Amino acid sequence: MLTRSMGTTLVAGLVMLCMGDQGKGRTAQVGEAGAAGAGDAAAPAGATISGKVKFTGARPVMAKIDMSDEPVCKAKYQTPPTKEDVVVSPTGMLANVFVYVKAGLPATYKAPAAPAPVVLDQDGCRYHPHVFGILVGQTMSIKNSDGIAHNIKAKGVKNRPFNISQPTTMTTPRTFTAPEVMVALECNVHGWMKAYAAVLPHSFSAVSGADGSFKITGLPPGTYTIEAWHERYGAQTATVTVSGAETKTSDFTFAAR
Ligand SMILES: [Cu+2]
Repeated sequence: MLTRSMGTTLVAGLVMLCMGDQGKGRTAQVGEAGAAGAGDAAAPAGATISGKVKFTGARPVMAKIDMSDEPVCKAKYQTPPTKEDVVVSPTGMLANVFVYVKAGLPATYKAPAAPAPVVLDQDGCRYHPHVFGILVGQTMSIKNSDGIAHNIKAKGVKNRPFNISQPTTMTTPRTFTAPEVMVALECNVHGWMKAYAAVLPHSFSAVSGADGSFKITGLPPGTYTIEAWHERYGAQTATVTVSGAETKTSDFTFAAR
């Protein structure tokens, strides 16, 4: 029994090791969807808009990030990490697209009160998640898991910009006061570190995962303008009408340029 138990532990450990930074990316995707849908989990009733984001054309090659100056971060990867501007799956699906309800909610709609904080983790000198939704007034817990100095700059326009230093392992809460898609976040110490916060007055949003899929749940009946935003390829919109508990599909395609 002891041997089997140890063996299981070892296998689990190896799996985690093998997942490396790739695994972390996938975890971030799950976190993104969860964060983006903060408040939805307890309210599955309503309609769903889901879809896939496709990418066509020549896929840009993402540059490797040289983390030699930060051995703590470098040691967290088995293969050199790359920039995250464009993440396309082997089957041509585009990740990190923020899809949200831009217009159409009933005037009576009220956002869920006091949802759990969104955690923005600095781990391996990258932000996790890379793109996420957050409600106006919802706490963003900025976490430094690396234990080395990071500096977080939020380049809000409708929201007051901030610039904070985190010299060691720590967590700092911040909130946003106005809807804004997107507030760019960056680290002044590590030029490659970038994240995007979509500040919304509602939680009807999602981030496309590694397979390009997204799902917005719990929608009241209505006709919605859905916007899909990508950091390099800009935004597209679609109009979708839903009622009851139905699911409608809305796919998006971004082309190389
Ligand atoms: Cu940094």
